[in-house]
Amino acid sequence: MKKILIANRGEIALRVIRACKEFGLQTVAVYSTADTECLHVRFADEAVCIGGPSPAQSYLNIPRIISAAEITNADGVHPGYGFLAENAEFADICESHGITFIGPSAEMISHMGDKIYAKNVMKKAGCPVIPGSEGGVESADEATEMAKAMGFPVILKAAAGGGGRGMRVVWEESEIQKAFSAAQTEAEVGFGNPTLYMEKFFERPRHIEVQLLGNGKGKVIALGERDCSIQRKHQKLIEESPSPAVNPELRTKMVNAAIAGAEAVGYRSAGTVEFLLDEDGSFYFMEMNTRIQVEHPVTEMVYGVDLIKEQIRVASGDDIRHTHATTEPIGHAIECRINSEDPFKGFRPTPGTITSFHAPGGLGVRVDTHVYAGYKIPPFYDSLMAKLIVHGFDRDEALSRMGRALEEFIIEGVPTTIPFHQQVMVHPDFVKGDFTTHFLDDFVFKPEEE
Ligand code: MV4
Repeated sequence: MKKILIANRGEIALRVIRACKEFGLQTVAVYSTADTECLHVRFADEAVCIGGPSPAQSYLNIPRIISAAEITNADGVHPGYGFLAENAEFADICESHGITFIGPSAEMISHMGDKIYAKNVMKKAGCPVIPGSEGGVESADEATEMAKAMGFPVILKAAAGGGGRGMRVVWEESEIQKAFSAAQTEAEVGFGNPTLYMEKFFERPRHIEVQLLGNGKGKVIALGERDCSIQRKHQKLIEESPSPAVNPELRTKMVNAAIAGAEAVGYRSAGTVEFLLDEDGSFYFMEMNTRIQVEHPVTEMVYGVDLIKEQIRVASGDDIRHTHATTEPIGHAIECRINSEDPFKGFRPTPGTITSFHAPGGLGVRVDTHVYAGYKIPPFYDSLMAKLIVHGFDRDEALSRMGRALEEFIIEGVPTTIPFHQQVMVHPDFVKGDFTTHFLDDFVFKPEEE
């Protein structure tokens, strides 16, 4: 590959451009008419406007993106996360136009996009999976019988879903008919596939994910885990590596289970295996993500790996540079997502113009952002403005460093999630590492002092 088109925007587009530059690769940005002032447009070697502000007109517009690659002679496409990153058709169209899709094969994307298939292959490979239906659940009556056998509570999920949409928790038999039809409709409307499956519902789990890198020739390595339990309405807000709940013994077990599953399918590129970790230390496969994730930097910090560069290496047919990766992380890393949202008003999105901007710095501080003073945040995309990542000798140092960096961070003009993060960093349970996916349900958010 010589020239890579980045089919994305915002901080991840910039992140990919940086990796390309270090490899001496040419870069092509694509952008919507709402993104002319975005930094990814300025930092790429070339930029092509591909359409109007709505994602459907631009960042999801496959013909426009392929045309942009063809007129610029790009021979690779990096999809980032979101948009077309897990669109098998897009991966397939890139390949049939002689453009390398920097990610797994189209077939792998569509296989893992079927959550029932994914659970079955993982199980066959010896990885523990969340107990539940073998395949799909055909009717509300079948769901009722199954739930009674399994024991309540249960959760119904869309086979083509993921990330929290098309799910229904069912606490007792009387609710199941309604929950089934609601979930089925949501699955059909949201994903074009009404198939549902059932799982035992874990009430207070942790969300732990293992980072994988596969060379596509049968070798898969793992770069430990991330704890992504601190989320709100299925939007992660804080991630860290290693997880405070995972000791070296548990890490070895989780990593080996994830590798076994990914090696069984000959996985290529970066991927993530999501586990639920129960209070008793048992872990269960939930789903696999076939993309680079927002929170990948915390892994990069503790394993000393550039995951985007590794994706590019593997896509070029080279081997992973870190085949000798150790299972043990070095130090501790935490990421806070700085969103243009008002945490005092239910995290309402707050597009607008950033009037002043100063990013924190110093030892162990990394800021991945596409914004700057004078930048106008458009209302059409997600509200992620910046990722603040810190690395420390241990978790204590990472926490105090994050506190210090949040204090240094100046963003004026729009409300941000910075004050929220400042309160979490000193919350006694968070400091102890004692939290589950329900941490924010119980979190009492103090109004800011005038
Ligand atoms: C679960 C679960 C408990 N048990 N599955 C959330 C995101 C999506 N990837 C799957 N999710 C969950 N799956 C089983 N078997 C808990 C969650 C979950 C959740 C579910 C309902 C409401 C809020 C939630 C918050 C975090 C995780």
